[in-house]
Amino acid sequence: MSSAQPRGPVDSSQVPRYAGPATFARLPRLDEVGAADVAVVGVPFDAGVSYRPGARFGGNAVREASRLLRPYNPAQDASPFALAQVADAGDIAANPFSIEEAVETIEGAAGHLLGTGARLMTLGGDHTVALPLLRAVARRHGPVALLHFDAHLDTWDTYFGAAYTHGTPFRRAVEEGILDTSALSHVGIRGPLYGKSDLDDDAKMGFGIVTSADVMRRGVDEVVEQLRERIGDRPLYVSVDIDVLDPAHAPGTGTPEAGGLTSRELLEILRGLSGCRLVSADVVEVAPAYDHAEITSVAASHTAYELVTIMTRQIAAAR
Ligand SMILES: [Mn+2]
Repeated sequence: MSSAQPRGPVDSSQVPRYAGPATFARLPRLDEVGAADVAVVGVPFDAGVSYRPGARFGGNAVREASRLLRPYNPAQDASPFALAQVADAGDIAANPFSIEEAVETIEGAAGHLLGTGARLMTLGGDHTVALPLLRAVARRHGPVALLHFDAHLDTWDTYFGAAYTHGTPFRRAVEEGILDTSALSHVGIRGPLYGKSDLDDDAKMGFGIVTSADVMRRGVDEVVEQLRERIGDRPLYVSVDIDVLDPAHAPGTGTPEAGGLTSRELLEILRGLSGCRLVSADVVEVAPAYDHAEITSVAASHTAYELVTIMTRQIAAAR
């Protein structure tokens, strides 16, 4: 982007927050500003889910809930929308009847946006979408460090013979060589597995695990320190499955598991990553039909806000 002043959100002293179309954080659309440093993009696709469907409506639910985000982020002492141009790039239209075709479409559209120089803040969609996003990111940056927040490993092999599902993106990504296997972490893992071999397979791929109970026992600061040590100065991709949160904090999701993180813990861990080389991120698996009072989509909107703040701080610091 040029040095022109970024165009920020609609002024809420002029137009009430609940009025007007719901772009993320009431930011301009990408076509209104021409180019963006950070593009918030929806991927309304949920044909890869194994249990409750509905994440195809997640992106727009997060946009609606993001109306209340304000321009200054005190936790990171930054005004993210003034530091760099952030814009809403709309949705990637993916085929709901062919997962293979959808994966190709998402990879192509993400590659196009990255090619303009933008970083992506993607709103899912189910977790299937992380694979094509990572492919596009790796083509630009090489293999990336991955920080994956989720109740589930998402490193399973296949479901009903299908290779591309919301439970398999990170196994595929490791097989394809698009992740830096010296810097892979899951955070928030919990709940029953198919067998102990799930964990053995996952460890062989290079993943380290911070369980949900680890976050509780060791605390946010120690966890952040360990994660940052593992990430170092590598290009980093953060993928947040909203089911990393306890169902009390995120009921609106497809495969809920008891005993998860609080939204406060998640946001604090993310804030602790400020300064990392965050090249793109996603927040996925918000299924609004199971939500109540926007609990889940509010949590997801704040999650995206912290991630966007990390990106814009870094963009501004590199100028
Ligand atoms: Mn997941």
